[in-house]
Amino acid sequence: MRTQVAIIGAGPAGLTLAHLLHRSSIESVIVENRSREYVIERVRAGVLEQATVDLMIAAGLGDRLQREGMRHDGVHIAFKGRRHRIDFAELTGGGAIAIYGQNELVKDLIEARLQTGAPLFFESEDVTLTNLRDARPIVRFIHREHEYEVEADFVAGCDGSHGISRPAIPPTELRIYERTYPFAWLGILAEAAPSSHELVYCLHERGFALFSMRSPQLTRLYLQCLPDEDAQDWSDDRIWSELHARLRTDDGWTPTEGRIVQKAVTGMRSMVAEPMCWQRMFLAGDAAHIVPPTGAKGLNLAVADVARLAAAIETFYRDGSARSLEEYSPLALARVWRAQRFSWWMTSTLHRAPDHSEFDYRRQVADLEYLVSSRAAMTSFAESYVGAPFDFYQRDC
Ligand code: RFL
Ligand code: PHB
Repeated sequence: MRTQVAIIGAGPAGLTLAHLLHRSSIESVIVENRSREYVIERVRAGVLEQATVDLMIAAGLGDRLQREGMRHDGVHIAFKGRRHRIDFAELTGGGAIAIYGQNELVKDLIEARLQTGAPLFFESEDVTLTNLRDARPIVRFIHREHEYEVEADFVAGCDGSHGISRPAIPPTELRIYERTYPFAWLGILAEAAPSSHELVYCLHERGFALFSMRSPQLTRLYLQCLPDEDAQDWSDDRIWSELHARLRTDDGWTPTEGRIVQKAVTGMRSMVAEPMCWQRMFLAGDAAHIVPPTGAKGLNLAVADVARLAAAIETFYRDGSARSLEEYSPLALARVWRAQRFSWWMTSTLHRAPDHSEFDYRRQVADLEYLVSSRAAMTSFAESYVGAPFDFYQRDC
């Protein structure tokens, strides 16, 4: 098989890239090692930046997102028994975020891909990359007992943090920057109407807690826990009592309880691989960088990467110029490091670390008191949370 771009991974990065390339009449083949059901059912992100929403609408994928996505003009920061609202719309001149499950977005992207009839191989086994140094890199895999060989002009490594693309780059050509946090999140999905219209991020002496949602019937909640904890050790009663202990505010607000339909523990780390390309392969999304979920940036960075990459590949085929491909890594990394800074700040300000003393807690509270009392600090927070526009992707895609 011959194609222009071989895409490894059908997560948000790979599927969005394929869609944008298709709209520019550039062929691609997507190779995914999991099943369609697994990819769709994985409960992960929920917050889309304004630029992500705008891109999806411009790319013709906005129908259900605009109908079912929940626009939020602000967010609450809670500490010492009080909730403080940060008004994105007012502080950033109309900026907002949307709550739309990553699995819903992935569902829309898969539908769009299938409608084009272009190749998307789920449940591919033994995926390997060769000839990355040559003008014609090759992807081999087995699908339904048939061996496939895809020869491409470029490979897009969109296969997440445990994929094969990043390790295919010689270690001498790559620098990895990493930080692991000494805590994790226990995430749950509950069949309960959200008791707040907007998200609540909470610093408590017992640890971090986050109130979020997926729909008018589904509440999404997170609790800071230890990295090696088993979600099954948390009974439903224990989860609700810990959520109320951390989230309940002096005015009586607390999450509404409901049947817990999903529970999982997620570790927290930061990672950046530099550069985000090697020879004819480009890395995008979690394959190139991981952020702790506190800033809600992972999915948005994945979409920002592939929007830039799609534009660079299109320029290459249109003008024959490799310049925008050369600029992909440095320009994408500039956004990545800004998101890393914000995610690290959110994480370290809102979580209690095992080596934290009373001094650290007082310092965290002072940081948050400054945030919610200074218009300058709130504006900076709002700008980072809502995210910068994808200014490089201006053409009507
Ligand atoms: P993905 O989604 O991991 O997709 C990679 C795909 O590649 C496949 N794959 C392979 N395919 C072929 N061959 C191989 N050898 C392969 N190895 C792997 C995988 O099966 C998979 O389908 O990466 P992508 O596309 O870069 O997308 C990144 C996002 O998924 C991730 O950053 C976000 O989920 C992070 N995240 C959040 N991001 C946000 O922007 N806002 C949020 O509110 C938010 N909340 C979260 C999150 C992540 C969380 N967890 C579980 C880590 C909340 C949580 C709890
Ligand atoms: C979510 O709704 O899953 C969510 C929201 C905000 C975050 C992380 C996850 O920072």
